[in-house]
Amino acid sequence: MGDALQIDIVTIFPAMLDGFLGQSMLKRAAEKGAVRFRVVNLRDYANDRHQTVDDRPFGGGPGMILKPGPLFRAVEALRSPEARVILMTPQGRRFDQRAALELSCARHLIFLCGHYEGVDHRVGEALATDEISIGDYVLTGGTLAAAVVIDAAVRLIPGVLGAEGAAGQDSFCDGALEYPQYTRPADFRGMKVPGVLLSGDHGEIEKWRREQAQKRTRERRPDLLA
Ligand code: 6GU
Repeated sequence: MGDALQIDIVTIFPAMLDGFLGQSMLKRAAEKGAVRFRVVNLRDYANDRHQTVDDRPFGGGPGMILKPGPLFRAVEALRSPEARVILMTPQGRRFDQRAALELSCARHLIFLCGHYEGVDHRVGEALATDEISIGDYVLTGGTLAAAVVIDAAVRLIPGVLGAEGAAGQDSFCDGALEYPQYTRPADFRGMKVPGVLLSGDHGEIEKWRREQAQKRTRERRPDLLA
């Protein structure tokens, strides 16, 4: 298993996640070192003594809107160069298994959970790298939706479920097809296994496999490289 996937969840209802993250598959994934969770209370990034995170919409209308300041400051405190910053919103791209697989390949995910009537538009425009919805219905907030996305992604990390759960992951994560595989005999009816695979030089074998995967992908699935 590679380095742990860092998952940060920014929410005004951190307690909603306690039971979810502390049980079952997600708990075991964290214990195995496949994933690391940080639950962050958005109010910790407010800048007034009332810890205000929301305000009335410009132009009028019902409900309250999450202010940009606390969300920007939270992300600026948490993010790394490789972080995906995911705004959970009913206006986002519809989540599916392919999106789960793609997120499971990331190194760092920061989930921003909207609540109330909405989130200031500048968060989606200038802070988030992705906007995700889990389906065509409206929840009272994004925290439960983030939990759904996290469950679907973490179970796809190699080693979290049985080994069979990892099938297809390697291909998917580097955006290339699999390299060619061989087993004995080394010479089958005159068709020989490439010498490098018999050399015992693991650096050279890795290099050959990467090159072969790229070549195959160029020839068979150029759409994956585009
Ligand atoms: Cl991400 N948030 C909310 N509030 N409702 C949703 C959703 C998200 N996805 C589907 N419905």
